[in-house]
Amino acid sequence: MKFTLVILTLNEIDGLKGVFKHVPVAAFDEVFAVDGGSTDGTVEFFKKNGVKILPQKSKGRGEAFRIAVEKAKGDVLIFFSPDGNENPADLPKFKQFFQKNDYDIVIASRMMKGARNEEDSEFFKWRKWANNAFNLMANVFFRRTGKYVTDSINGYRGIKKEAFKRLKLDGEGYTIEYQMTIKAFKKRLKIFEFPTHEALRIGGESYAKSIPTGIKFLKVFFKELFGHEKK
Ligand SMILES: Nc1nc2c(ncn2[C@@H]2O[C@H](COP(=O)(O)OP(=O)(O)O)[C@@H](O)[C@H]2O)c(=O)[nH]1
Ligand SMILES: [Mg+2]
Repeated sequence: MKFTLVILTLNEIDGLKGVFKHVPVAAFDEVFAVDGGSTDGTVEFFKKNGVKILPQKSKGRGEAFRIAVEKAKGDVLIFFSPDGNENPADLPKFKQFFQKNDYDIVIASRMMKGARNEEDSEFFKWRKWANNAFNLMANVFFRRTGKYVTDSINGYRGIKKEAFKRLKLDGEGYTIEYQMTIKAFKKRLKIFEFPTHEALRIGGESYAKSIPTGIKFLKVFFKELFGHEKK
């Protein structure tokens, strides 16, 4: 089984500088970045470090996921965002879980027992609560088999290339992971989660604005609930 590591960036130079040195690049059969049009030195950083860059034709993480799957040579893609949230020490774990078991998707969960969420030190955990609500909806309405999935939204995940193609994901931007999990529920794919410790973002602020992103999540949810399935 061959593994492709996909690094996702949009103006993420501060995070990259802090995190990239901890990424076990040599452990992967292929490593490339999909970049959404950075102008802050991110592209130059990748070039200096010998990481191939795939540019995007249109914006958003959804498009980035699709480009990665189109170009990847590996059987499994692991998606990594170097903004400081995701712990690079988890990267080898993804490989081990796929190698030892017949999983289609492996998710690093910020919500399960033993995990930590970025907001856990705060009193009002708005994003965490909203994520948990969307997550509950996905489980209740779409999961037909397998264990309760605790973090259907997190981008820190791996998926078999063949499984991704079967799901025919058209989700835009930050909805791509939520749609992936919902469609995987529908198709009864095997999903596995392990606990991760989410750290704080290193540079700048998240691009995912809470209210507009939440509305997009709702749209995806209802589309999956009432829409027609592409064959
Ligand atoms: N390739 C690509 N990466 C993106 C895009 N938008 C955001 N990212 C990256 O996706 C990761 C997560 O983004 P972030 O704004 O932190 O979202 P959050 O972690 O959900 O709050 C970061 O590494 C961003 O640089 C995009 O349009 N294309
Ligand atoms: Mg982030």
